[in-house]
Amino acid sequence: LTPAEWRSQSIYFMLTDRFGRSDNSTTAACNVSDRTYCGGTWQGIINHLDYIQGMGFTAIWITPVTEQLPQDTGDGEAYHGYWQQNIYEIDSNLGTAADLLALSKALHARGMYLMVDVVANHMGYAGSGNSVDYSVFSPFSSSSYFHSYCLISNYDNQSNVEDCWLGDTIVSLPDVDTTQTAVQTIWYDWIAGLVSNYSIDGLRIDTVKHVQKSFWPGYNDAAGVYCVGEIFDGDPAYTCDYQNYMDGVLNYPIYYQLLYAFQSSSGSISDLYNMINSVKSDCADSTLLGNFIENHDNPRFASYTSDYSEAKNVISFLFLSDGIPIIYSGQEQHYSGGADPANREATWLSGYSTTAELYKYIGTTNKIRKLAVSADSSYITTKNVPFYQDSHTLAMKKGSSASPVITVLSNYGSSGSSYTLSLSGSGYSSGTKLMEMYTCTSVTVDSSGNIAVPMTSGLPRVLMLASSASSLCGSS
Ligand code: ABC
Ligand code: CA
Repeated sequence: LTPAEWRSQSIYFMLTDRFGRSDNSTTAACNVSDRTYCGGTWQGIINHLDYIQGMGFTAIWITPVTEQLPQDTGDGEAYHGYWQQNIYEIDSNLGTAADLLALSKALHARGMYLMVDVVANHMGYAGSGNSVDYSVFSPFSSSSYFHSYCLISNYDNQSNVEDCWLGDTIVSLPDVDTTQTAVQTIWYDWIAGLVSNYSIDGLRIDTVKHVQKSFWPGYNDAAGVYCVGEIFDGDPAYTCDYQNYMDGVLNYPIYYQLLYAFQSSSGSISDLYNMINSVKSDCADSTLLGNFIENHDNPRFASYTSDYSEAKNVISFLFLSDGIPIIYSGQEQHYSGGADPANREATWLSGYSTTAELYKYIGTTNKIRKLAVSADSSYITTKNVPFYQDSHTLAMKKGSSASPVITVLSNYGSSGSSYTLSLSGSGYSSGTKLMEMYTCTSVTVDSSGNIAVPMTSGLPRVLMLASSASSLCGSS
C-alpha cells in the first residue's frame, strides 16, 4: 500500500504476544512484571478480527516477527520481539509461517491491511556487550558486521546515538554497522523479501534515530510500501527531519503536548496549539505521520488520569487532526498500566468487551472520520488548522475551506459544566446548517458567523455540514 493509500486508514497496534491466544482464552494468566511470553499468537489475532474491525479499524500493526533470543534473562524473555537473532526465521512462540500468512490473508479478505514492525539497528543477545558470541546470529555471524561495543551514554551526541548500543549489560542489543555496503545489501534484500513473502502492506520501523539517515531511503524503496519510523523524540525539528528520508514518522512531538494538554484541567492548550503549527512547518507532510497517545514504551494515558472525558478528547484529536490514527490495544478498555512492562497487559483479560465506553467511542470516532473522508475528497490531504483557543478549549478545522470539519476539544474533564461556547473564526457563513456528530444536534451558524457549540462534561464536539451528516445522524 502506498503512502497516499495509508493516509485514510486507521491502525490498531498490538504486541502479538499480548492480544489474543489460539485457544481463545480470556482467563489465561499474564503477569506483566514477569516479562515472559503470555501465549498470544497470530492465530489469536485472526480469531479476534471482528473485535478490531468492530471499532472501525482498517489496519493492524504487529510487533516484530523474526526469531528471537531464546533465553529467559534478567530482563525477561523476548515476548515483545525486539531481540532478534535470526532474521530468516520467524518467532515460533507466535505461530508458524503459515499462520502469519493466514493473518495477512484474513485481513485482506476483509479489506484490511497488515503493518509489521521491523528492526534494522540491532540484534539481541543474552549477556553483556563484551561477551557476545556472534555465531548465534543469522546473518551477521561475526563481530565484523557490528559497531564495537559501547553503551549509548549521551543522547545529545548523534554519533553516540548511532554507533553505540542500546540495551543494558543483561540483554545487549549488538549494533549493526549499517554503514557497510554489504550490510545495506543484506537489509534491503531482506525487507523486500519479507514484504513480498507475507504480503505486508506497511512497516513500522524501530529505532530509526539509531541508524544513519542515509540508510533509510534505500530501505524504504526496497520495502516498496508505506514506512513509518520510530524517532523517540519530542523535538519537532529533530524528529521531522527523518521524514526527508522515509514516508512518515511516529508523531512524538504531538504525543507529548497532547498528553500534557489533557492529562488534567490545568494542562497547556496553547503549547499543543503551537505544536500543531510547528509539526506542520517542520515535517515534510503532516498527513503521513502516525498519531498516538499510547504505546508499549510509555505509561498508558489512563495511568495519568482516569477521567473518561480527557481520554475521549485525546482520541478525537488522534482521529481528526493530520495523520494516521493509532490506538494501542487495551486503550479501548481504558487499561491503566504504567511504564514498561506494566503497560503491556493482555487484552484477552478484558474479555474483549465491545460495550466498553472507549470501545464504542472509538467506533463512533472512526465513523465520523470515514464520513469526513467520503464527503470531502480533499479532507485527508488538507492540513489541519487550529483557529481558536482559550485556557481550556482548542478548536481546529480540517478539510476544504468551504466545508471544513470542526473539532472542539476541552480539558475540563467529566466534572466540567454545561455551557454554550460561542465559536468564531470557523469560516462558515451565517445561516449554514451544521451537525454536531457525537450528539446529532443541529446547530445553525448565527448572523455574526458564530457557532453556538453545546459543551458539557468536558466532552469533545465535532461539527460538519448537516447535509453531509445524514448517514450518521439521520436526515437534517
Ligand atoms: C527492557 C525492559 C525494561 C527495562 C529495559 C532496560 O529493558 O523491558 O523494563 O527498563 C525493547 C523492549 C523493551 C526493552 C528494550 C531494551 O527492548 O520492548 O521492553 O526494555 O532491551 C523501541 C521500541 C521498544 C524496544 C526497542 C528496542 C526500541 O519501541 O519497545 O524495546 O528494539 C529509546 C530508543 C527507542 C526505543 C526506546 C525503548 O528506547 O530510542 O527506539 N523504542 C529518551 C531518548 C529516546 C529513548 C527514550 C526511552 O528516552 O531520547 O531515544 O528511546 O529510553 C522526551 C524526549 C525524548 C526522551 C524522552 C524520555 O523524553 O524528547 O527524546 O527519550 O522529552
Ligand atoms: Ca546503530
